[in-house]
Amino acid sequence: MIAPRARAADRLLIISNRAPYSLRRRGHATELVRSIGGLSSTLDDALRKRGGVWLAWSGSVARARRGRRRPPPRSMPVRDGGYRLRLLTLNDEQVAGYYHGLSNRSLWPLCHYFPTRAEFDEREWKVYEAVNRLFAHAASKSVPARGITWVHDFHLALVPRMLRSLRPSARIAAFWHIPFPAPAVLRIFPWAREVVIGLLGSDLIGFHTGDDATHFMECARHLADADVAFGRGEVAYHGRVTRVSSFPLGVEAKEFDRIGSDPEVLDEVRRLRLSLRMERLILAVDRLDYTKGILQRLQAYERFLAARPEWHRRVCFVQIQVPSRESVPEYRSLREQIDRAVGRISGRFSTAEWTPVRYLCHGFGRRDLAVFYRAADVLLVTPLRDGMNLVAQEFVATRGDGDGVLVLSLFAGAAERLREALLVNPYDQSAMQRAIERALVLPTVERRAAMRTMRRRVMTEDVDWWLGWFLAAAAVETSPRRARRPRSRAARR
Ligand code: GDG
Repeated sequence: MIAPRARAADRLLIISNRAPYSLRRRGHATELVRSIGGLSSTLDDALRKRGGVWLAWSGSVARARRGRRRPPPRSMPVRDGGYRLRLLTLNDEQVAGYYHGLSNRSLWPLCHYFPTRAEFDEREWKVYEAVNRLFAHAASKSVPARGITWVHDFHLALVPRMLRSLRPSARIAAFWHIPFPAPAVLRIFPWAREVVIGLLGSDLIGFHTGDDATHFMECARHLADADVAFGRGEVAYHGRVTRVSSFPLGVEAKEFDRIGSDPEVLDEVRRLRLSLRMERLILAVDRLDYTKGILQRLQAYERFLAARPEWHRRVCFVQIQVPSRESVPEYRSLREQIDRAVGRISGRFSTAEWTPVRYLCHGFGRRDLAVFYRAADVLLVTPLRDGMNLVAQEFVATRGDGDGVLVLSLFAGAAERLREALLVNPYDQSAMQRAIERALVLPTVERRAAMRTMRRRVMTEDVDWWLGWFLAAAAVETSPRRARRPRSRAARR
């Protein structure tokens, strides 16, 4: 076990909505099942090395009963892990208000620039506050004396400030995984100021892009009247200074590179291409969400097929769509619209020998995903808005052959670091159609040059690099700076 040898200053407390493990019953015993891959397994590894605690919602839902005492968080050691997992149980009212309501129906659409999809309900806000308080209280018992407390994402925006009031000397960092909107958009949220000052309880706040960090600082100035030094990335509020910066997240690049060059995987790639019998394979991989622009992408592909009959029987578009939030009516209706669009394209263009679109509506293991990444000629990553988008970087990491074209939305955070991709505005159907056409005929020299540059960045700036960078920044002491006296209300108007 490595943890006991770790220095106290290295210890971590991670706080997130979901845990890297889920609980599974086995007879009378409960066992922990690790979720595979992604950021949570990287953070899990970091905790294994450093020791500490991960606090999260267990994911299970208890029935709310009046007057019943809330069960304390379940605390259990992670086997061979050297750290403890503390899991909060939430009841159905809390899950409905905090998770499905305020997080998924208010903050998610608003932060992705869909204000008309956002719903605001004061009762849900109160539940969100109460659940954030629950997290803060539970966290206050596990704050490492000299290590870092790291709060993740928009579900827990109020935790840094709440925790600060309970543990004033804690070193608190936050990372915001989705876009942070400009003040003109955030102020639509009736409790925008509370979100901003909630986050300002942190010593450091990280975002995926420079734009997100700037938007946060603008919101701090306009909505919380904080004193902001944009150049230094510092926000002074009520006598404390919070550092704000972008830390673009990377992927497990070495792992994708390794899987992508595995001879058995390459055999599967050959078999897949043979079975599709196509000259060109276009791929897209998304979680089902309106932010991912799946419907708009299908419409653009349909335009392309209608305008370019010379490509018929030569191209196949594979859309992998991982189900998500299936209990939400809006997501079910989106799914139906996508189903209809796929049906329409198939009905309109298919022949006895040719299927222009293949629609795979379930999750795949990482290895199977790598087979698709490696087999594709073109990957379409065209979200209407995305914090970062890891799929684009995973594709690049898998392409050890140095080939493949990435068509990337201007509105994905990944566009800041993958500038050599074919960048496109996903709202512009003609531009999307042109991007598909261009991607299919891009000369080999151009394809390889773009992939080479993108690979250099993705392979070096991977998720471990990101983790080390963020934690080193979080460990730096923030110099105290007196905040400017708030302007009077009259002056603000
Ligand atoms: C949020 C933000 C931000 C996909 N299909 C399968 C599968 N995946 C994995 C991918 C990738 C992950 O899921 C998706 O990550 P994204 O970044 O694309 O999107 P979100 O889920 O919306 O994530 C986003 C991210 O947080 C991190 O901060 O980049 O902007 O919205 O890793 O590989 N994994 C498996 N089977 C699948 O079928 N195993």
